[in-house]
Amino acid sequence: SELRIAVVGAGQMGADHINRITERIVGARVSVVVEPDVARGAAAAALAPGAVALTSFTEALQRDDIDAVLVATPGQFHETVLLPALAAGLPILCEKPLTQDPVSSLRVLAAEEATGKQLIQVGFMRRFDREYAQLRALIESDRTGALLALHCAHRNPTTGEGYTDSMLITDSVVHEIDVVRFLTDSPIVAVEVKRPKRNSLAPSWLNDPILVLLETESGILADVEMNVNIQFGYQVRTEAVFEKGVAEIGRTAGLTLWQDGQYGGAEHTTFKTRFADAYDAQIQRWVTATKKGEIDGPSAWDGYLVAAACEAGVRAQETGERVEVQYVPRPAFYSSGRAIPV
Ligand code: ISE
Repeated sequence: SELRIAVVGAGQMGADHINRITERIVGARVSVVVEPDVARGAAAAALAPGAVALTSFTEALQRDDIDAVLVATPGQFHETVLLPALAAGLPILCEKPLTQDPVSSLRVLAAEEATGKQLIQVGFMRRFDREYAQLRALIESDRTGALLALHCAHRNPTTGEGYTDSMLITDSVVHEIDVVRFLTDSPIVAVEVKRPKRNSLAPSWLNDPILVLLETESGILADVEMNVNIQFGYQVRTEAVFEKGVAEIGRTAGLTLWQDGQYGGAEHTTFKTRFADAYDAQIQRWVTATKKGEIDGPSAWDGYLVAAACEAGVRAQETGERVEVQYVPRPAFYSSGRAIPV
């Protein structure tokens, strides 16, 4: 039978997921949309035949047509949805980040453990991107020797009004923080942030771009160019440096046209298209796993590890110093600390 999903938050990401579940995902449908903005909620619910729009999650939890919850509110509101959803025993796909700081993430872990079952999967969709999976497979193989370093570039065209300096880390570099651990299977132990020359086209309150250095326990160094007002488009690329070669993922794909003394092709302008296939795979696998009472992707523990590294990252950004990441010991409940292979 179909998994009936309540989507909480009908902003950009929530609406995109509602559309995806309705149009492409097999074995699931959106039964409820929770969104405080009435007009936006109604518009989003209209994307999914039979879905009702509500303004309160508490009200939604009283219904009997919800089998699972997809949390797509802004990060600062995740905890207030996660805790009651866990108390109701519902499986959850939580958009990244789990929460914005490690203390609140630990509260979520405690609440999950109290249910006796891992119910949360965190939406680090890059783990479901085909090229990231290929790179991970290469790293795990013997083909190119040991991985030494990663060069990551994460570029967005522009940022909106609500986007603040610390969000360069907690909203954007957050993806590299998860995916570097996914690729290397080693936790991030320290973070450092440097500032190149400021982009004068960025909003006045932002120090954009930044260069971030992530050190893994295994000694791999990942440098991240985080650049959110680069105007031309949306681009996420990684070059991996090995003992016996280099590998690259995230090159602009698609048609290349040579004409009138020029050549080129279209670049993405949003994560919605750049990672569309990854989002589809993530949600399909979550739906399939949820029906078996499992998760199939990053866990709440993975979400906590990222939150802890983000906290160090924000401090590094503020102080200009190398900041070591502090982690609590892994609870036995999260038995395998290994980044789950996808
Ligand atoms: C946004 O929230 C995302 O998750 C995007 O993937 C990222 O590129 C962007 O910088 C974030 O603000």
